[in-house]
Amino acid sequence: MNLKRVRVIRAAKSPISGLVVYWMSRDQRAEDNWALLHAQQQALELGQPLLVVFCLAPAFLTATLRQYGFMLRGLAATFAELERKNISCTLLLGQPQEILPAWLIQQQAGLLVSDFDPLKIKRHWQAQLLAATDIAVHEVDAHNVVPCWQASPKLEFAAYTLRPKIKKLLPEYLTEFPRLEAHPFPAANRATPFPDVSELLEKLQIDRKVSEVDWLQPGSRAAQAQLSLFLQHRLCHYDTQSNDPTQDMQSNLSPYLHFGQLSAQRVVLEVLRQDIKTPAAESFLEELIVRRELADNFCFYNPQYDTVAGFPAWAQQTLTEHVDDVREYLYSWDDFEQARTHDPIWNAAQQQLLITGKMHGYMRMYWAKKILEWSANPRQAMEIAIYLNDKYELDGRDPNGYAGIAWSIGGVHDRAWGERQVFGKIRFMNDKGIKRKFAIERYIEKMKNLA
Ligand code: FAD
Ligand code: FO1
Repeated sequence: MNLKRVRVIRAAKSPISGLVVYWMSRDQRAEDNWALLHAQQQALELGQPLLVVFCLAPAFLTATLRQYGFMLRGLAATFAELERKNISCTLLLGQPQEILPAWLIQQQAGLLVSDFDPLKIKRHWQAQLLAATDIAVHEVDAHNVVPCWQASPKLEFAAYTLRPKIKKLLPEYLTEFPRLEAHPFPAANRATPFPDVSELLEKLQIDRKVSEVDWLQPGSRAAQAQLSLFLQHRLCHYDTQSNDPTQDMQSNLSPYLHFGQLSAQRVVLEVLRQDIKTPAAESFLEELIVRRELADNFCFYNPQYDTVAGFPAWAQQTLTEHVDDVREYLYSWDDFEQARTHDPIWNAAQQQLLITGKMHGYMRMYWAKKILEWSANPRQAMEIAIYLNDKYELDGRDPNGYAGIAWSIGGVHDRAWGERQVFGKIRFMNDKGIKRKFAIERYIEKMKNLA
């Protein structure tokens, strides 16, 4: 595999002796996983067993029963797939920095491979692990087609500045994946079987009132099925209908991509195999490659990705100039959370979020922009939007979300528009625009029936 996907975070002081561990976190799949493939490559060269470990944090940002259920049911299937390949898997319950160092020492691990994640919480986990051990550590970007640090060494201004850099590197990185081979060196002690998911969920400190969803099955196998459905029936309409909330023409892949149960690179390869260069495929790949990798670039190079301080200077300035504008409507957290505003379109979008755990992509822009318009100030708007997004979205707690919310409220990756009340020069959206574009009454009706 292309070793430019690997960053040596800490080199080995002496020749590595001891087994190789892949600390699985962002990319929770057996196939099409560059971090796992690199770990296996190293273990084969060293003639060592290969272990996979997942640290189950009792709480993770504002994740609830909904997201932990989806994640753990998918992870159970991934563990079973790996065990069948003689790769021993262990699930540790607790904060990684507290439980992982001792476990690595007990296993006499010689090399730790981790998957790349730009979120602050993950960089904090990695820093703490480095401080508590002296093991060699390699980090692999298994999430992006073009590794984040290879695509660009700096914070990109917008999609148009990152796009050419990615396009140039795609031929080098958009390759097929080798199949995961059975590992020839078995681990000494066979790992314990994956614990019962319901019992595991009982041990977490999470909000259980946000129920799991049943319209989307978790796991890599279900992800592949969803991808096939999309390729057969929806991809061809993507450029003309995916923005229409009354249609169901998005891929529905984001929960699988977020938990790494499906590789974005696999999706790209399947799209290109089936549908070369139609406008529909082009517009889908623009979102899947450029927009998604732009979000990782934003979170990796801008640690303030979840606050007003992370907005571009022009946006901070214009929002400050309008912070005292009279708000025609002002809603509390609870009004927003319970979908109790004057606007039936916004309420329908919030209903979709509460009930299905996946708001339509177009509505997310409108939804976040109205939170800016109906909150006391941009700081509160960011807090409310992130809180609701990360509590209810299956695909929440993701760089795409922080970038999407910062785009909507703070003009990140966007330009200045005509100045107006409250928004200043931040791009404006209103119900008149939506009513002109879509038969939005149908969307409202659909969400009422959901409830
Ligand atoms: P499709 O339209 O089928 O797109 C396929 C894939 O392309 C997506 O899964 C995603 O990986 C990528 N993609 C599509 N649109 C975007 C985008 N605007 N930015 C980055 N990547 C994109 N996405 C999340 O994954 N998690 C979130 O929490 C999230 N919150 C958002 C909040 C706001 C306010 C906004 C404006 C956007 C947010 N997005 C988020 C981006 C986008 O709305 C979702 O990725 C998309 O709706 C997911 O559904 P899908 O996979 O069916 O999308
Ligand atoms: N990653 C982990 O390594 N351990 C966890 O317990 C964990 C919980 C979790 C819950 C919800 C969620 O959306 C993500 C979660 N993640 C966890 C991280 C996830 O794997 C992704 O790495 C990031 O959320 C996306 O960058």
